[in-house]
Amino acid sequence: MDFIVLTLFPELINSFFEHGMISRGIKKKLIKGHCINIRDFSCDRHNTVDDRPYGGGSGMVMKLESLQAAILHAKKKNPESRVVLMSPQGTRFSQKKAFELASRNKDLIFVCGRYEGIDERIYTTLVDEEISIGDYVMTGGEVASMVIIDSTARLIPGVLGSSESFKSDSFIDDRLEYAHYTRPEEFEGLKVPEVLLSGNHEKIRLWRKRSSLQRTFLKRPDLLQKNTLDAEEKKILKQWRQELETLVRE
Ligand code: 4H7
Repeated sequence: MDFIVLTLFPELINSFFEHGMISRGIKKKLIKGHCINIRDFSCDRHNTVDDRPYGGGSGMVMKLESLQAAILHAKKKNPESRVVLMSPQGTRFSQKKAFELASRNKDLIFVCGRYEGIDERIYTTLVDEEISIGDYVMTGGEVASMVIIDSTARLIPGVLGSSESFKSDSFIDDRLEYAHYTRPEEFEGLKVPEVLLSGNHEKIRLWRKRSSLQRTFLKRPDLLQKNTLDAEEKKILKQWRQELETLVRE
């Protein structure tokens, strides 16, 4: 799967492609990361990519000509690629959407806007889909495109090593991840839960399920509303309630 980013700041994106699991996935040839500088496709000798807004007002607007040329160039390699525009008006990105993009296995071209925005006519034929990473405004689409590439690429088989599987990730079953601990056993008086040192795999599995459920209950109760509890979770919650009641009585 190819990830192509059209941007005015290629260094920003290239350094992202050169680090961590994403760079490993690229080296293993499981994914490709590629950057295109929109300015290389400007249509005049001053390398202009923006212009003053019709109707007046402050700021500049990204011109269509250079964007169109950059998109057509990116599509040459694979005309089937999906063109995604990162914008605050897009549909909200989520873990579910990341799975969708990863399983569709279509090459993705990300268009990153700068300045006050992009000429509205970008929507007519140039983009297939508009995505937002959340309800806030940024100075450009680059960070948003990296968020999407990061969370999508790690779902492609082999990008994470077999030991670093994503099966226990937050949100997969609308649950937050369980708590993690490593050495030392005691840090400034804070101890690692006994059960994790016990070597009893079934007890550890149950403790992790309980940790995940408690965290979700305390930090993201909205996730529990969406999804029904399984039998084991009901049992865990009942037990937790009993423990809390004992505490209150004491
Ligand atoms: C496209 C159109 C994405 C891209 C407009 C991008 C937030 C998100 C941008 C704009 C983004 C997100 C230009 C609108 C600058 C705001 C001040 C780049 N911001 N901008 N204006 N939530 N900005 O995913």
